[in-house]
Amino acid sequence: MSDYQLLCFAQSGNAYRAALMLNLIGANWKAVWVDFFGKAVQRSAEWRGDVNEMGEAPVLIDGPKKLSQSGVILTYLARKSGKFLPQGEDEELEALRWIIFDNQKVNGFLGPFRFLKNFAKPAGDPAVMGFLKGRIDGNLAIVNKRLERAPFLLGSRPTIADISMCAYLYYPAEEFGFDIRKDYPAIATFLDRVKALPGWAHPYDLMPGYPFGTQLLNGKPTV
Ligand SMILES: N[C@@H](CCC(=O)N[C@@H](CS)C(=O)NCC(=O)O)C(=O)O
Repeated sequence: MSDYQLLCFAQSGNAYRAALMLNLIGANWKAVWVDFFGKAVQRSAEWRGDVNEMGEAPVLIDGPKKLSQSGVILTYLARKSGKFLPQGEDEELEALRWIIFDNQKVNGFLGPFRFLKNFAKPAGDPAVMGFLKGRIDGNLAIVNKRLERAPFLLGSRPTIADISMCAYLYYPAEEFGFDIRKDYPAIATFLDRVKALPGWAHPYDLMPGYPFGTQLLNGKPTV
């Protein structure tokens, strides 16, 4: 029996933050597939009533606790495990600052951009895509500049702020139509550093639902 269940799906970088954290801390956890694209269960009255009133994935289940918002899940798991935990008030606030910036302006734009390009029908309007791409470029440049100064967002040690930032950054360049690693070299080295941590795995190897339209995880059914 797993200690944690994570309601998630392979295409979700928001959920990847939580899945990656669970793997990096060596937790005993199970991924439970959310039929996001087919039945859109996250929009159902049942989901909003019983699982997450905000109508979103990921959701972490730990016994009677149901937690949503990846930033909250990361904080909870860091406090419980003592790993990737910001130390002291200044670091805590600094981590929160980057997690909020990431949620709103980095992966907060990358996620919808990739959704509109790959999954939405009809695909995103060119004017909308252009707007999002402009914001993405401006904000990735800010992150790149920060990572030119230190190996991780808060300095020499990886914290939950870094795990949050990874959300959509390992998905294939073709899914964006631009190559983040090529355009932002300090982000590329950062991604290599996180990838070298024990327990790292690619989103498509951690969460069910890849290939698109299946419930498979690494070629095997999960339900
Ligand atoms: N800030 C949230 C974002 C979560 C989020 O937007 N999740 C998407 C899936 S990737 C979702 O559930 N969207 C609801 C919908 O489109 O119906 C987090 O980091 O957990």
